[in-house]
Amino acid sequence: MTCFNTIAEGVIKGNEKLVRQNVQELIDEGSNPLEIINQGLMAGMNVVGARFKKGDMFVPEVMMAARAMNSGISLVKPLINDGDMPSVGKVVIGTVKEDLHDIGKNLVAMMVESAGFNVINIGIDISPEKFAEAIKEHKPDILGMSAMLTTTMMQMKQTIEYLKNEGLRDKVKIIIGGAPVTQQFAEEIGADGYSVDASSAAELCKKLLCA
Ligand code: B1M
Repeated sequence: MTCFNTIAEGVIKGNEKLVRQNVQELIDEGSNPLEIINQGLMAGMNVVGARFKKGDMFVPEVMMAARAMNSGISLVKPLINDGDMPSVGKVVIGTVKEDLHDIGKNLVAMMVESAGFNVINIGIDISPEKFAEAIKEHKPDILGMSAMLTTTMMQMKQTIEYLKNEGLRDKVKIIIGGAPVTQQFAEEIGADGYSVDASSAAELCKKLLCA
């Protein structure tokens, strides 16, 4: 008999096969899809987030866990009406113009998604104009920008300036992150928040929407 804990354990271990098998069994037994997400998949990812933050889990393990979780979600998603899908808000995320690094940004996207947000990952090398288009198209609650180079972090400032000129700045909360980025820099350029890693980015998103 499959139980939610087995699924949570599968996520924590990054065991995609185990997760898929057990999610499918619960679906076949008639379990509620939202309970599979909340009590199985998300419960596992919450543990992963906490361990990653403490330094007890590392990037490759977190990515495997996120992949296992997403794989489980893909089985359950067709059974849920869009309106029922637990989403605490919408986040658009991208790496800034002239920056091709995406591993950290993807990890942030996965962790934020695992925290219950609807995440639209618009990729790398995203110009201020493209960020603006994405805001108009997707109407997110939060815009996330990632930069890994000291030369590209200034693109964050330019994007915020561009959004101000386009009248879009106040339509979203803006969070930033990436290796050269700091809390002080976030304050200087007028971002709403900074986080050092993927699990604190998920916490920051929740905090900003509750504020
Ligand atoms: Co590049 N690279 N790279 N690189 N690269 C760095 C960043 C560098 C520090 C290496 C070094 O010299 N020691 C250096 C930057 C120096 C600087 O500016 N201070 C550097 C350089 C110089 C370059 C090139 C210029 C090299 C060259 O061509 N001469 C070039 C630039 C290309 C470009 O972008 N235009 C380049 C290219 C590349 C590759 C393409 C080869 C590859 C990227 C592959 C990819 O991403 N698909 C690459 C890689 C892999 C790295 C290193 C080795 C690893 C980055 C990484 O993925 N880390 C990196 C050195 C390093 O960091 N040790 C380096 C793992 C990842 C999980 O962590 O990205 O920090 P991280 O993300 C974290 C946090 O930062 C935070 O959460 C994440 C998860 O916890 N975070 C956010 C990130 N985004 C966030 C957004 C948020 C919140 C938190 O809110 C929205």
